Amino acid sequence: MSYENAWLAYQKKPPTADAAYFSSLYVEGDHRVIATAREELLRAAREMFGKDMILCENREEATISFIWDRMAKTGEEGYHVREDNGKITITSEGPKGILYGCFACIRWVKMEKPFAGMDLLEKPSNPIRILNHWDNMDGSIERGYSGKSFFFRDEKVLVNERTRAYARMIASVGINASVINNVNVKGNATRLIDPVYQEELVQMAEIFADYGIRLYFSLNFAAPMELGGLSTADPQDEQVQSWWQEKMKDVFRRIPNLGGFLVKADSEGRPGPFTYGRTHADGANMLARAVEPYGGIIIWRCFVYNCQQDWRDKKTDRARSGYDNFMPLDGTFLDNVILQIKNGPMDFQVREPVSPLLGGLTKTNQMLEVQIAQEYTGQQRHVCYLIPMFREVLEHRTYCSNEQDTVADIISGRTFHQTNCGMAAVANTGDDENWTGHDLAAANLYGFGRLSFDTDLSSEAIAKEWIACTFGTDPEVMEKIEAILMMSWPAYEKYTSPLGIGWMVNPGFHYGPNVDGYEYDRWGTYHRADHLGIGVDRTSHGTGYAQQYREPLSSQYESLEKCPEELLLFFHHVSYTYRLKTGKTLIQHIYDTHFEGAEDVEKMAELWDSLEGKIPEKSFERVQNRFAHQMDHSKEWRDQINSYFYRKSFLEDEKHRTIY
Ligand code: GCV
Repeated sequence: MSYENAWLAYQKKPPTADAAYFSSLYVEGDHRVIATAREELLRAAREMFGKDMILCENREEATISFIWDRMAKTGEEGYHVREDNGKITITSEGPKGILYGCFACIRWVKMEKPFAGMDLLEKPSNPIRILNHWDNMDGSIERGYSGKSFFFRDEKVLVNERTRAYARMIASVGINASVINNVNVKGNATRLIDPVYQEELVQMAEIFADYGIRLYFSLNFAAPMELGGLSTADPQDEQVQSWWQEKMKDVFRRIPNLGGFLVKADSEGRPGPFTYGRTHADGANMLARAVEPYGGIIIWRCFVYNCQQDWRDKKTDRARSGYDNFMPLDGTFLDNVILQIKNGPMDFQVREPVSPLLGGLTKTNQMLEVQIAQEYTGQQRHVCYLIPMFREVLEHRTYCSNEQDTVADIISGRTFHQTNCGMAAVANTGDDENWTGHDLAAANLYGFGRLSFDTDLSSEAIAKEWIACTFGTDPEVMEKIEAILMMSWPAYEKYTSPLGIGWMVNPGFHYGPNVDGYEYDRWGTYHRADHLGIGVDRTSHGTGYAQQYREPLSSQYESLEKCPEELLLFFHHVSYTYRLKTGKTLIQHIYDTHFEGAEDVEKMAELWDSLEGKIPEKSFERVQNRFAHQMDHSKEWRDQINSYFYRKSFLEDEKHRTIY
């Protein structure tokens, strides 16, 4: 299927003074990634300015120079771009820094920023900036909303032009690693570490390497049994250990650009060390030892919980499970193990508290996992710009130290002086022409890359960059799309589940309202609404989850009055007549926000409509169609939620609007 170039589509620019910079290029340093940077710059000059840049032998003659200087003090992936006297120099300690500096210049052109006097020194906040694709070998994508996989089809590995287009797209925003297969590793996906797919995987790894991207696979913990014919996958078993050692020796020899592996173990039916009475540290360390000789990393997910719960059991709390399982193991993981922790304790809901494991752990490498695949946030049929949510998570103070204690500090390695850490996102891509289904969802892919590279960037700044690079710099276009993006997450939150309670979706596919959809199910995701009130008591009188936080957070969450209101129902069971800080009752708040949220969608759709003629037609229509659906669907959400709570509580809406 054909594809567009998203934010890397270059339109011909009218002749400006800046075009003169794109006349000639001098390259100092021989490396495949620098060669990629050179090709990218030449391409941009050709497509934007209609110019063929001359390659110069000496620096003095060139208008742009790439200087790979090991003394540059930028770090391997940082860069320094300077304009001086009509010339631009991109300097870095490493080839990747040159590539990122080159894309920064292209961005500069697209944003129409003047080069004169430019002096930009950037160093990535996070060492690892990784995408997790949940792509299956048959071509389907778990929680994929943008078509089929472009990595796999019919049990085969795909490598084609799109592979390169993907690599350049993600490298352009600073992503340096990618896990290409689903964490639920089944069937042929287990064989990705076998020679059978070697040819295609090496080709893919080579393309990735050109763009400074390390290839990762998700691993099946039971592979020694499924592939090796052993009777056990017990991490303490010597045969199992040597099976993994041999396997890793082989796979790292065959695929040189391999970064390591992602593992989902003992979670939602996946095999893991618990089967053998072993801990997650036993499991992760066994694999870490096997990949260590090759510089490999094991990224071990903390999404471990009991998914066979009974709704009557009010003590078992899914929110507690990550902390309960992993805190006792703090300090026991090897240095090439990273624990990957979802941003919240449940599962990527529109609002959750930050996981207490982040900052709970102090002696273990940590990676933050967010989800840009909009599983619970509108499945890329609703617009939902998630960067503001991720910013809140990054800014969250954990109190794990006197200073530098935010999530951003921890995952960057600043707090605990770690180098194996960073930020991961469950990817939102597929083989749709526009990559992300909803054209505006590309802002989340772009935004994840930019934010993980620079956690100080604001959501607005990222939105502006993405809009300018995608749709151009017309002020009306910039302003209106930014307004849409910035309204979108709050709007989604308003018309779906209230005040941090989450869920209320149709089971299985997780789309559309169904208040009791999961209420009596085994997944541990309850809202506990009755005729008097709603919410889960997670204080010390309830499940005790609030106590997993450090002070002052635990006291704050424990207290009904001090608990941040947006999380009220996550931590407390509250009566419908409880008065919020606005003076409104809880029930009135539910009614009001649901009406408001649906109205916000109409406003966003109107803003989009008013851009007709200013946005490429195809894109304009695609988004317009999605807004038509979002308007209907947000009303369905509004009515289902409002009617449910009206019928439960018998309390009238003060404003007497239609509630069924
Ligand atoms: C890949 C949720 C999703 C699953 C996903 C799982 C995970 O439960 O619904 O599809 O599995 O999270 O993160 O492993």
